[in-house]
Amino acid sequence: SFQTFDWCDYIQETNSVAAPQICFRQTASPPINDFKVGMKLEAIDPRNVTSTCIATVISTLGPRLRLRLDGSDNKNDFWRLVDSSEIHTIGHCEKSGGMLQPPLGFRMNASSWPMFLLKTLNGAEMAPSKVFQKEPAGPKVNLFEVGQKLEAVDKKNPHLICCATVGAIKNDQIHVTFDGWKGAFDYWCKYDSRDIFPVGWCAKSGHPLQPPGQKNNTGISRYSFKPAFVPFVPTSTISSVTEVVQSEADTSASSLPPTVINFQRQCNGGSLINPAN
Ligand code: MLZ
Repeated sequence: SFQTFDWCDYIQETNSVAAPQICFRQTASPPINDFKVGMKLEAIDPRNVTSTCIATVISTLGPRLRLRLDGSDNKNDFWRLVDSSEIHTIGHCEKSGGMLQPPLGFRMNASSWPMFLLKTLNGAEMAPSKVFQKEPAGPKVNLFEVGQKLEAVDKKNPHLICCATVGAIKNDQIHVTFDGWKGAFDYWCKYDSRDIFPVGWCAKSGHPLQPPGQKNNTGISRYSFKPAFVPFVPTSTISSVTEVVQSEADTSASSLPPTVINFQRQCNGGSLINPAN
Protein backbone atom coordinates (compact mmCIF):
# COMPACT_ATOMS: atom_id res chain seq x y z
CA SER A 1 0.00 0.00 0.00
CA PHE A 2 3.04 2.28 -0.08
CA GLN A 3 3.68 4.29 -3.18
CA THR A 4 6.97 5.72 -4.38
CA PHE A 5 6.83 9.50 -4.48
CA ASP A 6 6.53 10.92 -8.00
CA TRP A 7 6.56 14.70 -8.49
CA CYS A 8 4.59 14.45 -11.75
CA ASP A 9 1.66 12.59 -10.14
CA TYR A 10 1.84 14.77 -7.01
CA ILE A 11 1.73 18.05 -8.94
CA GLN A 12 -1.34 16.77 -10.83
CA GLU A 13 -3.04 15.49 -7.63
CA THR A 14 -2.46 18.79 -5.84
CA ASN A 15 -3.33 20.83 -8.95
CA SER A 16 -0.15 22.86 -8.48
CA VAL A 17 2.83 23.99 -10.54
CA ALA A 18 6.59 23.68 -10.08
CA ALA A 19 8.59 26.89 -9.63
CA PRO A 20 10.59 27.32 -12.88
CA GLN A 21 14.39 26.86 -12.91
CA ILE A 22 14.95 30.63 -13.56
CA CYS A 23 13.62 31.40 -10.05
CA PHE A 24 16.59 29.64 -8.40
CA ARG A 25 20.25 30.33 -7.71
CA GLN A 26 21.14 26.83 -8.99
CA THR A 27 22.72 25.59 -12.21
CA ALA A 28 20.35 23.94 -14.73
CA SER A 29 22.15 20.62 -14.25
CA PRO A 30 23.39 19.87 -10.73
CA PRO A 31 27.20 20.03 -10.35
CA ILE A 32 29.33 16.85 -10.18
CA ASN A 33 30.74 16.01 -6.75
CA ASP A 34 34.39 14.90 -6.99
CA PHE A 35 35.18 15.57 -3.32
CA LYS A 36 36.24 12.53 -1.27
CA VAL A 37 35.63 11.78 2.40
CA GLY A 38 38.60 13.01 4.45
CA MET A 39 39.61 15.83 2.10
CA LYS A 40 40.39 19.16 3.77
CA LEU A 41 39.37 22.61 2.59
CA GLU A 42 38.71 26.11 3.89
CA ALA A 43 35.17 27.03 4.97
CA ILE A 44 33.53 30.04 6.52
CA ASP A 45 32.53 29.16 10.10
CA PRO A 46 28.69 29.12 9.95
CA ARG A 47 28.55 30.22 13.61
CA ASN A 48 31.07 33.05 13.13
CA VAL A 49 30.91 34.16 9.49
CA THR A 50 33.91 36.51 9.75
CA SER A 51 36.18 33.46 10.35
CA THR A 52 37.68 31.14 7.75
CA CYS A 53 38.51 27.73 9.20
CA ILE A 54 39.86 24.34 8.11
CA ALA A 55 37.09 21.82 7.44
CA THR A 56 37.08 18.10 6.67
CA VAL A 57 34.63 16.33 4.35
CA ILE A 58 32.74 13.91 6.64
CA SER A 59 30.46 12.53 3.90
CA THR A 60 29.06 13.41 0.51
CA LEU A 61 25.45 13.23 -0.71
CA GLY A 62 24.75 14.12 -4.34
CA PRO A 63 26.38 17.54 -4.94
CA ARG A 64 26.46 18.28 -1.18
CA LEU A 65 29.24 17.95 1.41
CA ARG A 66 28.86 17.28 5.11
CA LEU A 67 31.63 19.35 6.70
CA ARG A 68 33.17 19.48 10.17
CA LEU A 69 35.52 22.26 11.27
CA ASP A 70 38.89 20.91 12.47
CA GLY A 71 39.17 21.47 16.22
CA SER A 72 35.37 21.56 16.62
CA ASP A 73 33.13 18.78 17.95
CA ASN A 74 30.90 16.41 15.96
CA LYS A 75 27.69 18.23 16.98
CA ASN A 76 28.10 21.21 14.66
CA ASP A 77 28.46 19.60 11.24
CA PHE A 78 27.03 21.60 8.34
CA TRP A 79 26.29 21.05 4.67
CA ARG A 80 27.54 22.93 1.62
CA LEU A 81 27.05 22.51 -2.12
CA VAL A 82 30.21 21.82 -4.16
CA ASP A 83 29.49 25.15 -5.94
CA SER A 84 29.17 27.12 -2.70
CA SER A 85 31.05 30.45 -2.48
CA GLU A 86 31.67 29.65 1.21
CA ILE A 87 34.27 26.91 0.56
CA HIS A 88 37.75 27.22 -0.95
CA THR A 89 41.04 25.38 -1.41
CA ILE A 90 43.51 25.48 1.45
CA GLY A 91 45.69 28.56 0.93
CA HIS A 92 42.88 30.77 -0.39
CA CYS A 93 42.46 32.71 2.86
CA GLU A 94 46.17 33.50 3.19
CA LYS A 95 46.40 34.49 -0.51
CA SER A 96 43.63 37.03 0.10
CA GLY A 97 45.55 38.45 3.07
CA GLY A 98 43.55 36.67 5.78
CA MET A 99 44.51 34.29 8.58
CA LEU A 100 42.92 30.92 9.36
CA GLN A 101 40.97 31.04 12.61
CA PRO A 102 40.05 28.39 15.19
CA PRO A 103 36.35 27.43 14.96
CA LEU A 104 33.85 28.84 17.45
CA GLY A 105 33.98 26.34 20.33
CA PHE A 106 37.60 25.30 19.62
CA ARG A 107 37.99 22.35 21.97
CA MET A 108 41.53 23.28 23.10
CA ASN A 109 43.23 26.26 24.69
CA ALA A 110 43.44 29.18 22.20
CA SER A 111 47.24 29.23 22.65
CA SER A 112 47.48 25.74 21.14
CA TRP A 113 45.84 26.89 17.86
CA PRO A 114 49.04 27.52 15.81
CA MET A 115 50.40 24.05 16.63
CA PHE A 116 46.97 22.45 16.10
CA LEU A 117 46.78 24.08 12.64
CA LEU A 118 50.24 22.76 11.69
CA LYS A 119 49.36 19.25 12.84
CA THR A 120 45.90 19.10 11.24
CA LEU A 121 47.32 20.16 7.85
CA ASN A 122 50.48 18.01 8.03
CA GLY A 123 50.07 15.15 5.56
CA ALA A 124 46.40 16.01 4.99
CA GLU A 125 44.65 15.28 1.71
CA MET A 126 43.71 18.74 0.46
CA ALA A 127 40.73 19.04 -1.89
CA PRO A 128 42.21 20.05 -5.30
CA SER A 129 40.95 23.26 -6.94
CA LYS A 130 39.32 21.32 -9.82
CA VAL A 131 36.64 19.83 -7.49
CA PHE A 132 35.39 23.31 -6.47
CA GLN A 133 32.74 24.73 -8.80
CA LYS A 134 31.94 28.39 -9.36
CA GLU A 135 28.77 29.54 -7.62
CA PRO A 136 26.06 30.45 -10.16
CA ALA A 137 24.65 33.98 -10.24
CA GLY A 138 21.07 34.17 -9.02
CA PRO A 139 18.14 35.93 -10.69
CA LYS A 140 18.16 39.73 -10.23
CA VAL A 141 14.69 39.78 -8.66
CA ASN A 142 12.35 37.49 -6.76
CA LEU A 143 10.46 35.55 -9.46
CA PHE A 144 8.65 33.10 -7.14
CA GLU A 145 4.85 32.95 -6.91
CA VAL A 146 2.73 31.67 -4.04
CA GLY A 147 1.72 28.00 -4.48
CA GLN A 148 4.69 26.92 -6.56
CA LYS A 149 6.36 23.61 -5.60
CA LEU A 150 10.08 23.22 -4.91
CA GLU A 151 12.63 21.06 -3.09
CA ALA A 152 14.10 22.60 0.05
CA VAL A 153 16.64 21.79 2.77
CA ASP A 154 14.97 21.12 6.13
CA LYS A 155 17.06 23.48 8.30
CA LYS A 156 16.25 21.44 11.44
CA ASN A 157 17.43 18.23 9.71
CA PRO A 158 19.88 19.71 7.19
CA HIS A 159 20.78 16.34 5.63
CA LEU A 160 17.19 16.24 4.30
CA ILE A 161 15.82 17.83 1.13
CA CYS A 162 12.02 17.75 1.17
CA CYS A 163 8.95 18.54 -0.91
CA ALA A 164 7.87 22.12 -0.27
CA THR A 165 5.58 24.92 -1.45
CA VAL A 166 6.04 28.70 -1.63
CA GLY A 167 3.59 29.74 1.11
CA ALA A 168 4.08 33.51 0.93
CA ILE A 169 6.32 36.16 -0.60
CA LYS A 170 7.56 39.38 0.97
CA ASN A 171 10.02 41.55 -0.99
CA ASP A 172 13.17 39.45 -1.55
CA GLN A 173 12.02 36.64 0.81
CA ILE A 174 9.91 33.52 0.30
CA HIS A 175 8.15 31.44 2.97
CA VAL A 176 9.18 27.79 2.43
CA THR A 177 6.41 25.53 3.73
CA PHE A 178 6.99 21.76 3.97
CA ASP A 179 4.18 19.66 2.52
CA GLY A 180 2.45 17.57 5.19
CA TRP A 181 4.34 18.86 8.25
CA LYS A 182 1.82 21.38 9.63
CA GLY A 183 4.28 24.27 9.64
CA ALA A 184 6.73 22.78 12.16
CA PHE A 185 9.72 23.07 9.79
CA ASP A 186 8.72 26.13 7.73
CA TYR A 187 11.07 29.13 7.35
CA TRP A 188 11.62 32.38 5.50
CA CYS A 189 14.66 32.71 3.22
CA LYS A 190 15.94 34.98 0.45
CA TYR A 191 14.78 34.01 -3.05
CA ASP A 192 18.43 33.33 -4.00
CA SER A 193 19.10 30.97 -1.06
CA ARG A 194 21.32 27.98 -1.91
CA ASP A 195 19.00 25.77 0.20
CA ILE A 196 16.14 25.71 -2.33
CA PHE A 197 16.02 23.75 -5.59
CA PRO A 198 13.72 23.26 -8.56
CA VAL A 199 11.45 20.19 -8.65
CA GLY A 200 13.51 17.27 -10.04
CA TRP A 201 16.86 18.51 -8.68
CA CYS A 202 17.25 15.60 -6.25
CA ALA A 203 16.40 12.99 -8.88
CA LYS A 204 18.91 14.58 -11.31
CA SER A 205 21.69 14.91 -8.75
CA GLY A 206 21.44 11.55 -6.97
CA HIS A 207 20.34 13.17 -3.71
CA PRO A 208 17.50 11.49 -1.77
CA LEU A 209 14.22 13.46 -1.63
CA GLN A 210 11.97 13.29 1.41
CA PRO A 211 8.35 12.86 0.26
CA PRO A 212 5.48 14.91 1.79
CA GLY A 213 4.90 14.08 5.46
CA GLN A 214 1.18 13.58 4.95
CA LYS A 215 0.06 10.71 7.18
CA ASN A 216 -3.00 8.48 6.88
CA ASN A 217 -5.18 7.27 9.82
CA THR A 218 -2.49 4.74 10.85
CA GLY A 219 -0.05 7.61 11.34
CA ILE A 220 2.19 6.11 8.68
CA SER A 221 3.27 8.10 5.63
CA ARG A 222 1.62 6.99 2.40
CA TYR A 223 4.99 7.22 0.69
CA SER A 224 7.93 4.89 0.99
CA PHE A 225 11.46 6.27 0.96
CA LYS A 226 13.10 5.62 -2.37
CA PRO A 227 16.56 4.17 -1.59
CA ALA A 228 19.13 6.60 -3.03
CA PHE A 229 22.09 4.39 -3.86
CA VAL A 230 24.54 1.96 -2.24
CA PRO A 231 27.92 3.66 -2.38
CA PHE A 232 30.41 0.77 -2.29
CA VAL A 233 30.57 -3.02 -2.25
CA PRO A 234 33.81 -4.30 -0.70
CA THR A 235 35.44 -7.73 -0.99
CA SER A 236 38.53 -8.55 1.06
CA THR A 237 38.77 -5.63 3.50
CA ILE A 238 35.45 -6.17 5.26
CA SER A 239 36.66 -5.89 8.86
CA SER A 240 38.57 -2.65 8.22
CA VAL A 241 35.69 -1.17 6.23
CA THR A 242 33.29 -2.01 9.05
CA GLU A 243 35.62 -0.19 11.46
CA VAL A 244 35.73 2.92 9.25
CA VAL A 245 31.96 2.96 8.84
CA GLN A 246 31.39 2.63 12.57
CA SER A 247 34.00 5.17 13.65
CA GLU A 248 32.83 7.73 11.06
CA ALA A 249 29.13 7.16 11.67
CA ASP A 250 27.41 9.99 13.50
CA THR A 251 23.71 9.49 13.94
CA SER A 252 23.44 12.08 16.74
CA ALA A 253 21.76 14.67 14.49
CA SER A 254 19.11 12.20 13.34
CA SER A 255 16.32 10.32 15.06
CA LEU A 256 16.66 7.56 12.45
CA PRO A 257 18.44 4.29 13.33
CA PRO A 258 21.92 3.85 11.76
CA THR A 259 21.90 2.44 8.24
CA VAL A 260 23.13 -1.15 7.99
CA ILE A 261 24.99 -1.90 4.78
CA ASN A 262 25.53 -5.55 3.88
CA PHE A 263 28.56 -6.16 1.70
CA GLN A 264 28.81 -8.92 -0.88
CA ARG A 265 32.25 -10.55 -0.67
CA GLN A 266 32.60 -11.54 -4.33
CA CYS A 267 32.03 -8.03 -5.70
CA ASN A 268 34.77 -5.48 -6.36
CA GLY A 269 34.29 -2.35 -4.28
CA GLY A 270 36.59 -0.13 -6.33
CA SER A 271 39.88 1.49 -5.30
CA LEU A 272 38.58 3.15 -2.11
CA ILE A 273 37.29 -0.13 -0.67
CA ASN A 274 39.70 -2.60 -2.29
CA PRO A 275 42.93 -0.60 -2.74
CA ALA A 276 44.69 -3.79 -3.95
CA ASN A 277 42.31 -4.33 -6.89
N1 MLZ B 1 12.68 12.60 12.26
C1 MLZ B 1 11.85 13.72 11.97
C2 MLZ B 1 12.08 14.19 10.57
C3 MLZ B 1 11.15 15.24 10.14
C4 MLZ B 1 11.53 15.80 8.78
C5 MLZ B 1 10.58 16.86 8.32
N2 MLZ B 1 11.03 17.49 7.16
C6 MLZ B 1 10.19 18.58 6.69
C7 MLZ B 1 10.39 13.37 12.19
O1 MLZ B 1 9.92 12.37 11.65
O2 MLZ B 1 9.74 14.09 12.91
